[in-house]
Amino acid sequence: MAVITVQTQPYLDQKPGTSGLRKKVPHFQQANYAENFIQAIFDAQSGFEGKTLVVGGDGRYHNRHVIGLCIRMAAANGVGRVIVGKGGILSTPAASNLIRKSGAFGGIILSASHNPGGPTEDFGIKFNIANGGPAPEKVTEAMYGKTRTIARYLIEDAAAPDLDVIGKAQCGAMAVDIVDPVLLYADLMEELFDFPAIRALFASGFRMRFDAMSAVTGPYAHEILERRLGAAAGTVINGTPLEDFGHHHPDPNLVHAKALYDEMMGANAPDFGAASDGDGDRNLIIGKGIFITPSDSLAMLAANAHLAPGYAQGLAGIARSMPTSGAADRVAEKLGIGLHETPTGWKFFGNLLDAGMATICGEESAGTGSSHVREKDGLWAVLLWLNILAVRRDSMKAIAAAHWQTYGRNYYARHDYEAIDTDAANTLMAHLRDRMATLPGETVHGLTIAAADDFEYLDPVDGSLSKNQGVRILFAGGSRAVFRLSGTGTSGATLRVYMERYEPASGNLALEVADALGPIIAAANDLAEVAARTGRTAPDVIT
Ligand code: VG1
Ligand code: CO
Repeated sequence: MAVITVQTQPYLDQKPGTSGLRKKVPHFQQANYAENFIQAIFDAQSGFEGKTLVVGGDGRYHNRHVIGLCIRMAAANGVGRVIVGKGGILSTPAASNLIRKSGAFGGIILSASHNPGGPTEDFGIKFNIANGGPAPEKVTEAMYGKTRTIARYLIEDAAAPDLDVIGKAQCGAMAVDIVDPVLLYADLMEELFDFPAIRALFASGFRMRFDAMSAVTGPYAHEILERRLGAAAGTVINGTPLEDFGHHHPDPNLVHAKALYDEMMGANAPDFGAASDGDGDRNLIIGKGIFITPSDSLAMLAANAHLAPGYAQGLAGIARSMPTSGAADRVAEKLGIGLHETPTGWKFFGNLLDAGMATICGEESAGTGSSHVREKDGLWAVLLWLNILAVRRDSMKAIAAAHWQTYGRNYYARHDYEAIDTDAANTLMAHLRDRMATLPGETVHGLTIAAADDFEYLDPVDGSLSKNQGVRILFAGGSRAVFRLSGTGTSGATLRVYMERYEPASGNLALEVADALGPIIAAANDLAEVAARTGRTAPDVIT
């Protein structure tokens, strides 16, 4: 076997976004496009020769081809061993766990997460470091730098092994371990949660629906929910991963998981409903007759986590992304633990988790997780909810009502304007930034602006500074609107507008969200001139 050196030219658009490099499949199919990026990952690391690398993806179109490239290029670059999930499948949290358990120097995860899949849809490549978490900005910047000057890549002149056979194989001199993608992950869940209590809950007639959205979580959910926990067969729907997610958009929100929502709001609804995204790191939580916003779910999980064996010792702290509502802040305050506010993207939680400053983390985009891995984890959140329900034996509605009566309620919504003109989106943000200094004191739709800024994050562990992480407009009384552009989209720009209003426990806890936020929505639209600048009169998605 021989290592081949292939001459190549740089592509100048390989800057990783919020979570890796994401482009349309045909873009990735350009000559050497994926190869360049994979080589840049190796070129930006050092000291990995002879060590272990984890490789896996969410099973979307183009997954197998790029996994073959990763294996052959890892061999050529001197990696000692690749661990890969059978069929090239690994959910993002399972990959994170495998990296940690195997002592790997890192992992390559192939996914575009909640974005659609298929020959003309999205693909993505992400590098995770030895702690199991997404590479921090200094590493992604180094990778990006390498992509801009790359002149050659290395590839083993041997086929990658058959990924469908579990066991030991070779690629050149490098060992390849093809493993069951579910086993280790399911065992980890069994360590964290009280499986006998959850089994007893299901045995008592508790009913659940889990929509795997034809994405990677299906095999995990079948094994854990139906086999290990005894949920009725058929609890998991859309449980077979498909390359195009059955033509759906594997984003667990009220638009793309509408069938689940309708079932949960209908007559004879199950007690508990949940869904996960393309790569298994997000979770949608819906109780019988009640949608729990991801921000509220984070707060409720943190407040009740001690009911699960893995968290019985209490939490070291809570971390949330800046646009996530402040509901978790009130829980942290009551528990007397730290609350950390980070920029959007899981990579910012890694240092806090490693330093023992946070145990539970979350984002408003349906991401929740803990120190058990270094990624957000959809099924983990579902199982923590089940563990809490198994102990409390209350309905979701009752648990939410009691939570709000204790902490007050953060009414919250996010409006997404998708695939808008990139220049228009950039100008909208620039205009907001220009106005920031003069906004305080102005009154819009009856709301007085108390402060406006562009969020910056100084990492308390490594001292790195991340600027321009979203424009915040804070109104007198504690309400706010936040504006930022997505870093995961692949066509045009996506504007996200996040709106929040806090209602104390003594206030009205039963408003419709749209009514509660009415003036804030109107003020946000006016301040950013959303309609005039984007040409849109309504958001594409409201979550
Ligand atoms: C979005 C979410 C962010 C999340 C990221 C990756 O990023 O807002 O909270 O961490 O997706 O999630 P952006 O830049 O588009 O707003 V996943 O499940 O797509 O890896
Ligand atoms: Co995801």
